[in-house]
Amino acid sequence: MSIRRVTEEKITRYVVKHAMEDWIKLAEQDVVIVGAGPAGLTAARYLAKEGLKVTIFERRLSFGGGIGGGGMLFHKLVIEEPADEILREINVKLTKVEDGVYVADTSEMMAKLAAGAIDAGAKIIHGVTVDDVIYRENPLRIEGVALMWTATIMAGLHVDPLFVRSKAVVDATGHDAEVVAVAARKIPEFNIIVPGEKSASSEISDTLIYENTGQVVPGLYVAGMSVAAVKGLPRMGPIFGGMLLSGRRVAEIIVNELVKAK
Ligand code: 48F
Repeated sequence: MSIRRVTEEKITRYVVKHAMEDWIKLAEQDVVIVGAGPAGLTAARYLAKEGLKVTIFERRLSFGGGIGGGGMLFHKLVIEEPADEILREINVKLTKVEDGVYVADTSEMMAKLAAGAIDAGAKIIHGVTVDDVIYRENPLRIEGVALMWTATIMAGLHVDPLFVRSKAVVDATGHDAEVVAVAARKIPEFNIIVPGEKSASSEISDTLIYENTGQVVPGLYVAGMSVAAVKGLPRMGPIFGGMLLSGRRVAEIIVNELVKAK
């Protein structure tokens, strides 16, 4: 077998040209999701299925956020009804451990949530950190994000960001609610307070996170553990029903808002 030859200068041209073509389109989105954890990936799949232009920006070079670490690095997670239906749609194998409670493999869940989002039409861009938001006054609202290469931040280089405008921004950054926190700090007119999450209370926390998922201020939404940080709700450990249902819920809320705005 002979593998077709490609010369080095062409490799460079192909990569740069196609990346730039994507970035020119990325500059304006219907929805920007920050974080490719379970909540962000789930939200992306449902938003993209509705035909919206959706991009996830993820700081790391991987998918899944806290999924990969399972429970204390053991490769299993717990999923509660009715979140199992979200995983059944993407063919994640579930082992029943009690009525309405299942266990899944971390690697399978990460891979299939990511593939599900991408196959539905969402873009996922790795190695990019969202470190600020775009806002407008009269009316006061969030209208996008500021981006920087994670490697640039790690190197401590002083580099100005680039921006992506969007109709909605979803903070799916997990335990620190980084996007809401930056809006709270830099746009005091919003009067946002981020109290941070409480200690574990696993039986109630997933339902509370689902119920509190939604808009924080116009244009800015929270899903997943960011909800706990913004609303002062308890954490829950490696049990993921609330993350998946929160991702689906934020997608439903944004679809309704964007359709209403048309
Ligand atoms: O932390 P993460 O998995 O958030 P989640 O979707 O799920 C939480 C669970 O994993 C678990 C739990 C529930 O059982 O307690 O912790 O709410 O995923 C968040 C993703 O966002 C990325 C981060 O690398 C991770 O992959 N991220 C965080 N901040 C930024 C970011 C940022 N400023 N810019 C880009 N990506």
